Amino acid sequence: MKNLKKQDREVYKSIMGELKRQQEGMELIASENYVSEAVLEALGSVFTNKYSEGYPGKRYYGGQEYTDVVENLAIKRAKKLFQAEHVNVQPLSGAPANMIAYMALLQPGDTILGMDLSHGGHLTHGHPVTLSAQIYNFVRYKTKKNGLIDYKELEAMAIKHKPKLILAGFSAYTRQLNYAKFRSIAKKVGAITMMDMAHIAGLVAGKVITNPVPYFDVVTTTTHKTLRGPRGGMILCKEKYAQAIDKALFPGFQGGPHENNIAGKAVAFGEALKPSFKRYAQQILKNAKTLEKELKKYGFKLMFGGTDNHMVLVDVFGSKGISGKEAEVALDKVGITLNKNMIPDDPRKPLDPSGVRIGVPAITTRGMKEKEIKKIANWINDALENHQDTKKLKLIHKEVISLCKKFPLYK
Ligand code: DSN
Repeated sequence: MKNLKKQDREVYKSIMGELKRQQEGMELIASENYVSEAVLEALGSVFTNKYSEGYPGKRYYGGQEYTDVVENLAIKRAKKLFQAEHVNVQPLSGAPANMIAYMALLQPGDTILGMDLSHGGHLTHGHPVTLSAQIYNFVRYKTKKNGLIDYKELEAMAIKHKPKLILAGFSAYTRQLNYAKFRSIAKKVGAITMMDMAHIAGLVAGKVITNPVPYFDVVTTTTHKTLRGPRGGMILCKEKYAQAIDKALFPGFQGGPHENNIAGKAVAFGEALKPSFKRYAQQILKNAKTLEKELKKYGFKLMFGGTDNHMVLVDVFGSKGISGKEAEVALDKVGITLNKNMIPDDPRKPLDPSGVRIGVPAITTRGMKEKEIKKIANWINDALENHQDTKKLKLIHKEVISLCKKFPLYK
């Protein structure tokens, strides 16, 4: 970054600060990851200068010889990764991807049956504060005491509310979904099926979780979580919905796509097609299982009974009498970053809920395995049980930094 360093010290220093924070911190936010140097290079490329409204071969401006090449590459690789009939790689991120899918498939006022937020769903799946909740009528299904989705209730709600769309997917749910069940319930009531696989896309690409794409009419995702690509979104769908999705994206919702970002997606999808990515996905599952077991040993209560994916949702208030917010702050002090999170039917408030969500994709990218996970679980327990002991927290922080340095990032 020699030019930036010379020209703009303030921005340069903030980037260097962030780099150091990432290098020395234990990143346990379930939705974060580290892209490769190759993806970073594509993101910082001259494609950022180019307008390219439209799609390969059908653009509104000239000079598209190379944008078409890179966008076609991203599409081809994504199709291969997820066995998709049609792919749109232009969504700027997950929230716009979901909005675009709703626009393509529904009319204002139509009913969507989606997962309750406190049971693991996502803001863009109809939380009252969102624009989509003002446009569409959302009804919400929940999980049962054993942690699985209550498919009987889902079916009864589908029959009662006659949704035009049934939505699967989550941001804080740890169990495998029964895709066939979603499909059969939707068929019974004539609904379209959509899944938001943002959290698990990398596990699907690595073939350690069943691919939802063959089961659902439309699948949305982000590209920067377990999939380990640049910050962005993507929509995969059956050919039947291809035109509606493409039109809803442009001119319906977005303007010029970010081709530097699409170049980064193409690189990341190329990486995800390699055998090493499968090994990465396998290790994520092993690490998450180890975290589940270790935290249980320390007396933590895990929501949904445990995990089948890359994260756990822990009731820290119920387990240790410390709120999710207090836990997040205490762990920040020892260099462990995670987020407070609601637990199903949380009696506490969203900004100070009962739980924390812990994910392993980022630390798995750094090469950490079961041995390191055991240490991390020990630190989490120690920090939460002694969250008012400044000396103790400082000591843990030193150990965290020292472990992170053994797994260097961007050497
Ligand atoms: N922010 C992402 C997450 O943490 O799940 C998606 O909202």
